[in-house]
Amino acid sequence: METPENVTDARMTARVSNAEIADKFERLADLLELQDDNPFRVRAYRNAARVIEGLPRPLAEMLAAGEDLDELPGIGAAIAEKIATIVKTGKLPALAEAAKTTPLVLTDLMRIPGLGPKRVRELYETLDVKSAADITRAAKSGELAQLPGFGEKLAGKIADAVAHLSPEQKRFRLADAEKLAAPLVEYLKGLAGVKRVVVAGSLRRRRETVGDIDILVTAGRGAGILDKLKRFDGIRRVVSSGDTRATVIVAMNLQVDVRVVPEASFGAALYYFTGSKAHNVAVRRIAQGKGLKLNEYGLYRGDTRIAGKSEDEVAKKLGLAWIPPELREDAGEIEAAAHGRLPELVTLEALRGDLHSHTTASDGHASLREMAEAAREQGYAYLAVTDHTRSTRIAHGLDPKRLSRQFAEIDALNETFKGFRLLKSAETDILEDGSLDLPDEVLAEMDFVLGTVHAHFELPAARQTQRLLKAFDNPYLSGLAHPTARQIGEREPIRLDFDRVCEAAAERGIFLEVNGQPARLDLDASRCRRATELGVKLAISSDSHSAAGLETIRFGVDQARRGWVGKKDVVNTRSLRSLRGILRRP
Ligand code: DGT
Ligand code: CA
Ligand code: CA
Repeated sequence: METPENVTDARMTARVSNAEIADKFERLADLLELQDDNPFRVRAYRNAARVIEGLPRPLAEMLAAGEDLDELPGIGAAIAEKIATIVKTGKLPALAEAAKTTPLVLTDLMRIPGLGPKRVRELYETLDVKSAADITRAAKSGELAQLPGFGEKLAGKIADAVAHLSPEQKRFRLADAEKLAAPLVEYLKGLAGVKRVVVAGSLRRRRETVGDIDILVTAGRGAGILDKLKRFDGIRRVVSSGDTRATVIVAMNLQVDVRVVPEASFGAALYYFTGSKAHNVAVRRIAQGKGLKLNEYGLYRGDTRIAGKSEDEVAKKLGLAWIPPELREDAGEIEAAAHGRLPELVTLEALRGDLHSHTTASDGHASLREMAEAAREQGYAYLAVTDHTRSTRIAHGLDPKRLSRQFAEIDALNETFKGFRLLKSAETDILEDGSLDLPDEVLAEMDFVLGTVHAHFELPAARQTQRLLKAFDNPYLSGLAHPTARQIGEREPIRLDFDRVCEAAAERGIFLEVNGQPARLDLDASRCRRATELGVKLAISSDSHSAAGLETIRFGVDQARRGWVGKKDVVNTRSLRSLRGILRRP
């Protein structure tokens, strides 16, 4: 029988995200590998996780449409069945089983970069290491380095990671937080009596990492939202729950604060809970200066509420223009809003193309043609194909011969397009001495050359800076991809005299990239701001490895906006013609 109750159930479970499913398989693979299980099985789960992550559509939706999952590459009947179970129940029994027989500390250790299941097992079995503190000790005593296959360098890296990882490790990458919050937001939106569901906090400000999720809800009287919230099956634990607010834990241990606010206070509440705290404090001071009081319920003169319905209303009454959430960090935005000098920030819609993407020729998952089709669907006028070059062997980097074959293919494909162009390029390794990985005559065949650092991350600042400046001296180099090479939570930015690099880039008309890969976001927001202050042009790119991956460009837009970047600062807001005019060529 279909009661309203089980209709809701169906809807709730239909919303297990692909990220969550992939995570379960990944963790299962880790645990099995830790237990020295059959390597084929381990690899199968890992493969499945990767395939699932790259899928353009939710598996739940595909199942609901009756599609056969075992037709997907890497997904056999057994795994398809497990996916169906996850979608139905939110659980993977094999994972719970494997977790039962693994000491918890070991799963934590596996989250340290450089420490996969194999090495954790080694640590556990030979050094009896059970915690992060044990690792620090083993590193200090030299035992860590002496383990077979470890060595000084890896031991140092691990100790380093343990030391500076702990505070940041509890934060989630923006893209992960967004995916994890989405099912709950959708569930809330579907509840009877709900009017608005809006995300606030650092997620709304699009900070590169998010500590917890803040959600505001407005609803009709007696809608009992928080009681219904507790019934959502994506919730692992209820931490607290009152009349107007609840704190719950969802997948991957992410905390979500939900607040129910009256419609009349919605704007003030949204303003307050969007933060940042520093921004709020500064705005409250402005209110005080005008003899007003600002809190999450509204803006008050004495006991009378004079604004609160919308953020705009609150801002106006304070003599401020509405400030985009990405700027609310008390970094000059309030001043600017008071004087009508807020920047016109770049938007996703303003982008006309993408200058960084990969195909199956190197480590991408889609063909040239598939990437081109996806880019056209996105409404782009151009897409640069920037496969890796030969030095990046793990990504099957291309040598001159394979590159020239690719260029011929691009030429042929371009013949078939109208109003769209694939651009010939390559993500060209900048070698340790600053020379490029390809001879000039090959670079000369490209529409533009994208340079990048893929190795020798540890050079001291002076040498690293020299290396880049030397690369800039190559007249073919026109852009620098993920300029600091950092990976959030995993690899620190390379050490650089950043201003020096920016000045050189500005002088030579070399653009710096804002890479939208969720783990990279490189340049970060503050470097975006500094670079544009120094006159550097930026390119916002997806660095996509699949057709669906083109959409990650929006995370680059977020960080550029946080860095006060305007449309005019971004080269790929230009038409192809105008872009060609400014891309550096000898
Ligand atoms: P997070 O969660 O660490 O990534 O960062 P936020 O900014 O989301 O911080 P959170 O979740 O602690 O609080 C959400 C917003 O609520 C915050 O941005 C500003 C506001 N807020 C929280 N506590 C305070 C406070 O003590 N004073 C003021 N003025 N605002 C606060
Ligand atoms: Ca938060
Ligand atoms: Ca919070």
